Amino acid sequence: TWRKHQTSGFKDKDGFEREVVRHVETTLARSLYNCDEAAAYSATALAFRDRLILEWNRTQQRQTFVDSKRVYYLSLEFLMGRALDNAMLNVGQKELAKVGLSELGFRIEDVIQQEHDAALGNGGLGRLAACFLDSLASLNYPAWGYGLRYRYGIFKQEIIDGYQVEVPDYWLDFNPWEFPRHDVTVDIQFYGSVEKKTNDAGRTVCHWEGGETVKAVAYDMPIPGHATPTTNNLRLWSSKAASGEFDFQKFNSGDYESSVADQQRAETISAVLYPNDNLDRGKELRLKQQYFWVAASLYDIVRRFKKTKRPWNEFPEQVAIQLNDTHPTLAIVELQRILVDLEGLEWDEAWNIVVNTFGYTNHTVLPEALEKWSVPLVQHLLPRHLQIIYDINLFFLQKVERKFPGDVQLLRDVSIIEESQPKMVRMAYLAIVGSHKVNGVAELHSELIQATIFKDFVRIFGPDKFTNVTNGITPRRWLHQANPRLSELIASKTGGYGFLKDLTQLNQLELHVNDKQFRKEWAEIKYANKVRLAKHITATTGITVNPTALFDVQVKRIHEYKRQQMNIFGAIHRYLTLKAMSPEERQKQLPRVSIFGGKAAPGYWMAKQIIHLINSVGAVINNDKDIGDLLKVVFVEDYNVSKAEMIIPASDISEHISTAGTEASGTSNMKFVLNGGLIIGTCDGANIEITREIDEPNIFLFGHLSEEVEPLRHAHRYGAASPLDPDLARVFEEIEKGTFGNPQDFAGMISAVRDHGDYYLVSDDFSSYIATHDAVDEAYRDQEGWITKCITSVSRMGFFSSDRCINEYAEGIWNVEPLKVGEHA
Ligand code: 26Q
Repeated sequence: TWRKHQTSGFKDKDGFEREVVRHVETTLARSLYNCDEAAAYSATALAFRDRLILEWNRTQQRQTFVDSKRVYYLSLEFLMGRALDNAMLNVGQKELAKVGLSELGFRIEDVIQQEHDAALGNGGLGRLAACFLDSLASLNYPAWGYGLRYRYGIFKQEIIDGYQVEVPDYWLDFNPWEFPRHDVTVDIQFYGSVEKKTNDAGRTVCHWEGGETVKAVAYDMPIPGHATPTTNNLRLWSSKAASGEFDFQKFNSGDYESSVADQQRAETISAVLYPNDNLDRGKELRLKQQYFWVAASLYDIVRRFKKTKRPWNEFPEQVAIQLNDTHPTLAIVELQRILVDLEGLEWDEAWNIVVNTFGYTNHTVLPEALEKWSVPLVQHLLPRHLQIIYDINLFFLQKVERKFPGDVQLLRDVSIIEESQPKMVRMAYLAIVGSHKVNGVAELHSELIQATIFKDFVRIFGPDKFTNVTNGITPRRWLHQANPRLSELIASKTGGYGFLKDLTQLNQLELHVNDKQFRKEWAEIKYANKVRLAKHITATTGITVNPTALFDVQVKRIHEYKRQQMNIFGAIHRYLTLKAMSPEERQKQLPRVSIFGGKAAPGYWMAKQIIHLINSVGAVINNDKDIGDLLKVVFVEDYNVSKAEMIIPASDISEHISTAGTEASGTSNMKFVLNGGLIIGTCDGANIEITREIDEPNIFLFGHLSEEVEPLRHAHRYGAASPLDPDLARVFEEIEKGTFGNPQDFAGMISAVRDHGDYYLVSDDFSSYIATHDAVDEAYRDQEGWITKCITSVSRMGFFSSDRCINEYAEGIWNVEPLKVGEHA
């Protein structure tokens, strides 16, 4: 079937070149003589897009014809990154394009770099959704993603005078990967009121009336699978003023401005991605986004189901909907509303369908990230939905009361409505009650949610409703695309590129771990990747870094729980240690480059302080003649998916150092190890499972365990904690002396640790952290031993493919099977 697929690709390089030229001259209306790299990118993207469209249409026809169950992945974030390289590799025609482009006078790398990232996400949760789409298509699952078409993705980060400055990310100027479907629209209602009416059958029905209407317009993006014709669909909704709403009265009476303002207000709904990750701030516009997207998606899904003419009770046999965190939880309420109010089903019958349709994935235990919406706000925006939520809660609490009679405290604790001032809707509880499966994203995380925030629900529903699906990453993007030379070397030792579709085949590498030539090539590739990153660092920051130094990387969203502050305190400690040495002693030290990257939420003051401290420390250390190459501190601006593809393959050691029990999974940890980097980490999230797979000697673990965290916090609160770590005290002293600029700028960071209970246990873990970094130096000095660790680790990473992960969802939660391709084409 793959060979057959080739028929819809380019026949040869000449065929590809003809298409590029045609697009330059016609679609872009340019002459070949003034075709720059940007135009070459556009034409190449359009040429590949044409190929994808054919398979995309066939895939949709095939899936409709077979009429099998479909998966719908609802996510407010899809952090896709660039699409061209991915498309070329997935259809297996990058080599041909490379030759074709070079004959036209372009380097394929430069052409690829022209593309703007599709950055419709914050971090891990959004990137996970993108990896899942890749796996779903690559494994031939009939699946759709549903999201919002933000006009502005996550902001671009600039560093000015050491501070983060946010710049809007307008990414839609030229986007060949999206297809507007102006014929696929849904009118979405907000506000208004509920009227009770009696229908012809004498039954009371609720009518949601009045309010305002906004139109949702579908934009589709093709998602090509790797080495398969399956090309799935990502449908993103864009908001527009509904035709009836455009106020022609005003328009005609000359109040043109305010009629345009109405239009703009409608378009605001899909205007911007909220840039907070792991923090809930109850903004009305965010709730509007959620309902707008959920209602449009459900309308679409229900419309598709109705075409099959099946009875409603077969809905869960045709449809599986996965909720990526609580952001789409209103879908539960909306489906119940559709079935009861619009389709006339009895409550219980409808509810049964709802629960069997939905699955809910939790991505956090942090209390500040658990979504809640105020009852008055929901009442105002979605009056009928609030009633349904109250009814869902009533029936649920009745069930609890029957099972645990008289336990009033339990009823209060598990109620979907929190009896606070104002009352709040607890979205996670609603998601649990309305789903048939709830999963965490790594083993420790899944255990923790069952033992802490959701423990009452485990008692009520039994343990089978709760499960774990450990996250994974797509090896296509995170190995083959990001690190083509390593991928090629691996292919040469494992009998081809089969590992890209069955990552467990990596285990064959272990047979070659002592192969001298192989080890040499392995080391050369890592070095070349470091040289590439070093060049980028010099070009963007002016700092020269030595590519033979140990590259120590921490790139992820800036958050106190991820403890970038501990990393930079550690760098200061290293600096002070080096400064205190004699020149002779100093010469014996191992050179190191400490690389940071990541965005702070614009309103997260402490995270912004951390960025400022990193840059201030770099400014001092990088210019200290005593230190030279021994230590550099670099902050890479605007960390995003494309930067990750360059940075991750260049790492020797990366840091995954969250306070134990706070990072649900982490997924970059998997990416780094897969690219032949080792990691230093706490016993948290997926680090634990990575350790189990690759074995203790290949990972640098440190710090307190998750079960020790509460007692330590308790000790801090009651003045029973150990005194501040002396090395850390010395670091604070140096900051307070003004060595790194105005100490006032960093006072908050210091006092959080020293005076306010050290919630993230930076002091408690500091000595263990420093000692482990010394162990990293020791290990790195033994280059042969280091390479052995790297190769061994990569060979044992098969478990962390998102293909494994998607197969677990398919079997354990969705009950769907891959569609055999090639039979109905
Ligand atoms: C909620 C309400 C209002 C506004 C924003 C939000 C919001 C937005 C994004 C809350 C959370 C997020 C993102 C969370 C996230 O990225 N979590 C990460 O998910 C990864 C994939 O499972 C895990 O690997 C990480 O451990 C987890 O932090």
